[in-house]
Amino acid sequence: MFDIITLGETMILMAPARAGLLRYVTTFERFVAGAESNVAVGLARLGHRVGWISRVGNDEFGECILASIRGEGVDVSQVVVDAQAPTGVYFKERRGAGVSRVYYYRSGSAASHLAPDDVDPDYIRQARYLHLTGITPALSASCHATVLRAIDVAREAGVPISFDPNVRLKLWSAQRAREVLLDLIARVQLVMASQEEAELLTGEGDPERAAWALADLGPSLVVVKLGPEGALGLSGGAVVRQRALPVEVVDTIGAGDAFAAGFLSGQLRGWDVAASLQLGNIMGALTTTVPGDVEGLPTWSEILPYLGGESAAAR
Ligand code: KDG
Repeated sequence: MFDIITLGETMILMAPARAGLLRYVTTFERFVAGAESNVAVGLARLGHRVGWISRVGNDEFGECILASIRGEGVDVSQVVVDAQAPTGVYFKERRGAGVSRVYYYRSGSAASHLAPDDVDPDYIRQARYLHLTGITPALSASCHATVLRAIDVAREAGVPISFDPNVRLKLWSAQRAREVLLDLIARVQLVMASQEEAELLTGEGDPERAAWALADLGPSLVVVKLGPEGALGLSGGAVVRQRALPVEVVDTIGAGDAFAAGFLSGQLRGWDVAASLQLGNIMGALTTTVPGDVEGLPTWSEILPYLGGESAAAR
């Protein structure tokens, strides 16, 4: 019934109207953002059937998130509205073209109380893929246990798991991140890491060597995202590279999620690694042209000309 089910925290994002230190910013634009729901929205926009498991607070921001993600066509029937804790919020600070910092106000949030019982095995069994990220286990012990529970359910049901390490060093130390993420990566079929994350996890600065090291842990398909250089994929002992789509970058946050949505869409369509990487690169690039995480995600009809090899400048 679902192509993909994903699980994780979504927050209200306050994006500054102008660049500079936040102490000087007086106007913000409100967005809805969260790594896993970004992937869900990206896939829904490409025509896939997607479900998202989470918790939001019983507050206006929780209502806003639910309305927004439901409105994108993502199933939110498994999202718990938690009256005991608020919806998380984060702020972006723009420090120059494409460079942003984030400030989280999410400690003790509703989603940080996600618990293994929030995972309904019958829901996950209906999916062709389960997509998880390394943000959720960093949020709390119960979130970590929830991720492990979702992995166990998916593995028992033969649902392949895709995983984006999404290392957030504001949430935990590099050492703890490495320990937990390597353990999770050993349990999944597909891992999509940035070059920086791949290096942090494997100690290998060379992306190809890092991909081999990640594959040695267990995943049958490894992707390393190379930013403006595109991405590489390692599967069945072969390495494939695809170039990025050149665009004018406003903000790179959310690009990894868009890439993941594109790559997964390719895999769901039965495409090979090279074609899936190309779709991931196009999705990632288009998302960097706007300040929010999902507003730049293209529809399927917008994607088609890019797949034909036209440049962004031609539109
Ligand atoms: O990938 C983009 C996410 O990092 C952003 O939306 C916020 O989910 C978020 C997080 O936890 O950092």
